[in-house]
Amino acid sequence: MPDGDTIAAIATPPGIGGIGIVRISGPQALEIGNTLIAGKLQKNRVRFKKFLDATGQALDHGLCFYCQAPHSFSGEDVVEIQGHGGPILLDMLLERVCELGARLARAGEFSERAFLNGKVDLAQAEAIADLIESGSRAAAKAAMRSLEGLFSKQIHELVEDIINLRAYIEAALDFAEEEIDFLADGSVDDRLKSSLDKLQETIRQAENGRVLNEGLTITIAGLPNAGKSSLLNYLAGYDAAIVTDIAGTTRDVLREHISLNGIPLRINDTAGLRDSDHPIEKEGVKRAWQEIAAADRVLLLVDASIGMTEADESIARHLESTGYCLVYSKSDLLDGSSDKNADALYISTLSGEGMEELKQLILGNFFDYNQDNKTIMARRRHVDALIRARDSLLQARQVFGDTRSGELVAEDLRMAQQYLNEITGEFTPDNLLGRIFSSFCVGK
Ligand SMILES: Nc1nc2c(ncn2[C@@H]2O[C@H](COP(=O)(O)OP(=O)(O)O)[C@@H](O)[C@H]2O)c(=O)[nH]1
Ligand SMILES: [Mg+2]
Repeated sequence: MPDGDTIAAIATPPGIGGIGIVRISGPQALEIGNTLIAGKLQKNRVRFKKFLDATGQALDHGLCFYCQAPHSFSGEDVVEIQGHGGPILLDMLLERVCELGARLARAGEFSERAFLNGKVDLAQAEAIADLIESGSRAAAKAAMRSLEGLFSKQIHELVEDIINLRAYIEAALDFAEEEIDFLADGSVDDRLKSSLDKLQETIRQAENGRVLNEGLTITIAGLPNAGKSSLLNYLAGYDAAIVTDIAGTTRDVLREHISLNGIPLRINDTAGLRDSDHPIEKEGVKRAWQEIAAADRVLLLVDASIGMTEADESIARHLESTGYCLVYSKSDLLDGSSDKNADALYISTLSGEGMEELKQLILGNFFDYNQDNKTIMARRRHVDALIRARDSLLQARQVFGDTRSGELVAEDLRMAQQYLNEITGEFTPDNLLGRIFSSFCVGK
């Protein structure tokens, strides 16, 4: 048990509603509940009761129930009080509960206790938050898959394979003196390859989940007057940005949130990339480069009526390391005889040409994944850990191929195992736990 104290919070969202719930968790929960109703709660039984203040007057009435440890969400004794859903009323109830010995819960503290008491692992606890906050049906379904333990199961299977392989290698090392070279057959490499394949598939599913969860960040970049702000407005469906034929109109980064095929997109419109002596435009260009560096996808817009200029080429060279999609704008200004770049996409915000293809380009592999019933809800920290684990396995394979050294491979395998365990929380530093749970809302 974390601190042994009893916590309480309003578990329903702020505002007015038919019912509002105060949740109490900890060793004193039952006693507090009993005093509040001047009665005796029995486990797993719902009672209809008055909720009393210190003088015995009713604050409200409603349903009340008790779940006995460890058979509750948090794994502790839990009492839930369902009163009417008014913010003042619920504050009064919560105050009364605290008067009786509970303290206000921190954000995410119920889930944190559930994790510390082994009711859920870390990935599942995070899936609860993601399920509640999911912004689309696909996201909700993916979060539910993770909450049910699908993600954790895959991680456990991967860890299991790695542990078995480590055991095999350790055993082989023990026999080394007897000149039986267990490592000489192909089985170590086969097993590494099979783990890598599984891990790669998990990364794909988790990366889809991460995008469903956090959205894709798209930055529109290019020279002044390329049509960037017009494209933002077209995608947003309204005139978010000022559009003029004066170069250098946009200075601040403009951000719009839209949803494409159920996938949240954050689209950033930026200042045209050119050298400028004007301090405001200069700052705008600096910010544009920052957005480019942080984006999941960069659309480089080139005015088709002008074509690729030396200045566009120079931007493209700067974008080479981050990667970008080349898009020609204002295709309506081209006549049929114009030469087109066969590899690039042509769009027009006036005629709508190329817009469907642009959406496909933006979503890339993610385009179809509403139909993908394997997507698991994941966060950037999960994907990062999976990638580190993959790199360790790749390294293990490489080292084994080069040296046939069991010791070196064993060390890489140990690292891969540790990275995977970070996801489910088996090896997670306390400060990371604090950071994860504090992002949850109160009462969860
Ligand atoms: N014909 C045509 N003109 C466009 C198109 N998109 C933008 N423009 C014009 O190009 C000029 C610059 O557009 P704007 O969106 O402000 O470009 P930005 O500087 O890159 O943000 C404006 O006069 C727009 O009306 C398009 O698809 N077709
Ligand atoms: Mg603009």
